[in-house]
Amino acid sequence: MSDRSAYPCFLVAALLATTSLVPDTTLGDTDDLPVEEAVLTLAPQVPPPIDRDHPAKVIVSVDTTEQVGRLADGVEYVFWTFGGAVPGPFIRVREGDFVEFHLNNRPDSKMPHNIDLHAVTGPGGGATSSFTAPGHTTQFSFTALNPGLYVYHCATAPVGMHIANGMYGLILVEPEGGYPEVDKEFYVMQSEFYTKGDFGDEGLRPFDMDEALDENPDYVVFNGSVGALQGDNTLHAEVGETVRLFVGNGGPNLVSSFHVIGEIFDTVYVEGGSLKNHHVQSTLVPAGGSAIVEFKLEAPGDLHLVDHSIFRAFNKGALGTISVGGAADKVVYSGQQYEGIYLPEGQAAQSVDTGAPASPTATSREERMLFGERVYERNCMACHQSQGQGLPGAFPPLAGSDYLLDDPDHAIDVLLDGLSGEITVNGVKYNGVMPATRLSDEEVANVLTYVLNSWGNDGGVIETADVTRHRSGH
Ligand code: HEC
Ligand SMILES: [Cu+2]
Repeated sequence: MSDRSAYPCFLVAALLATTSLVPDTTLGDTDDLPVEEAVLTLAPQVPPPIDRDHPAKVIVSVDTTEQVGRLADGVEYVFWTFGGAVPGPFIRVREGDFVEFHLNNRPDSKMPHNIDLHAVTGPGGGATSSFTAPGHTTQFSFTALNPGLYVYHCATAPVGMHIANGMYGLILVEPEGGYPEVDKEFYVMQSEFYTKGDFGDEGLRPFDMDEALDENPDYVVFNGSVGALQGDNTLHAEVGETVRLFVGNGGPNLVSSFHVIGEIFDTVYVEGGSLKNHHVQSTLVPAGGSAIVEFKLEAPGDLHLVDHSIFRAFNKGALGTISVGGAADKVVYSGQQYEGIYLPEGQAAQSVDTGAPASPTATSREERMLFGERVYERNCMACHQSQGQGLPGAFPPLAGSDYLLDDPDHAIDVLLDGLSGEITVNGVKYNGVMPATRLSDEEVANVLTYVLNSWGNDGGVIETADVTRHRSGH
């Protein structure tokens, strides 16, 4: 944005009004503008491009809510939202538009909320004018002076908590000439969730302030939940089409290394501004920042959206899919052309290497205990806990368990087949599901020997041959 004199006089008047603290009277000048209601969409949808060649007065009205929703399969969370969704609605205006913003806090809210739009030039980005108690509504207006893709978020204290609970979204201020035409536009916003418990722990999970302070989230997701862009929610496009992603990062803490596996961004509007970079593999999206990425689809198949801080993608949820239909061009991408045995020179035969080191074979009871402890830590501890004490109401104890110690052989079947249905351990009923383990016979023998001789248990040795016998008995 270079030439301010190109702006209509209402703008100059509005600027003067703010600097000289004159009340809103000069806003009357905007009465000449055509008035329209903003089209708001929920992710991954984006409102249609703006085809006006002049500014308008655009009215935006958004509710704030506090409601239970799905964070992952079996996991619920009390989300605080704009517009009843995480991320909040996508707002699309044009450079120079005069935006009248209404924030309505639902009567059943417990918290006050406000909004800081990064597209606003003025104190708090609107936050100081939009503090809204439950059951109240507020109004302020601003002129969209700078084009670009901007984050908005709640800025009510404690700010971090309002953002962590889901209060953010994107507002696009189209440059005067608009963006180049593309076939598909999508709204993708990354953010983190900090819950009591770990990733995947079921039930309604409250916010965890300690994890938030440590910047150590259980969930890093696109569009507010694990799987919001996968399965039934997968995005679709065709070979030959051009795609534009409006990518935002609500944080509250992490910076995203946004990447699409199997694509190269032809163009990136760096940080959502006017600087264009080309041929980009991964682009940084700051917390409270954005990027616009564009690419043409040349090959069919599934593209995967990730935060390339990659444990976040495969272990914390930051994964989405664009399914690309159409015909393959084998010159662009061949698919697998050959697979066969590789014989390095001088090697006659090939030993099979599965990649994983074979688990060691115990030669003594001490070794069984040692190896068994390692198996326990990796495969059992998450449920039965470090001292075999279990978790009341969920996982039965292995320490002092009459169920286990009365018939240690039966535990072999529990590990091989899993266990479900009601059982009684030390007089307490449990009705959960223990999944079948995928351990080798040696590992089953080791871990059961470890369990049978730890935490006060005094129960014998399980040999590998015992496990093999049980397995073949199935
Ligand atoms: C995902 C959680 C989970 C994991 C992992 C798990 N268990 Fe269990 N386990 C359970 C549940 C739940 C039950 C009770 C099942 C029921 O109610 O029918 C159970 C029951 C048992 C029992 C019988 C009840 C008792 O307290 O004696 C044994 C023995 C046992 N598990 C051993 C193990 C061992 C050894 C491992 C690791 C190799 C393991 N479990 C891994 C959840 C788990
Ligand atoms: Cu809020």
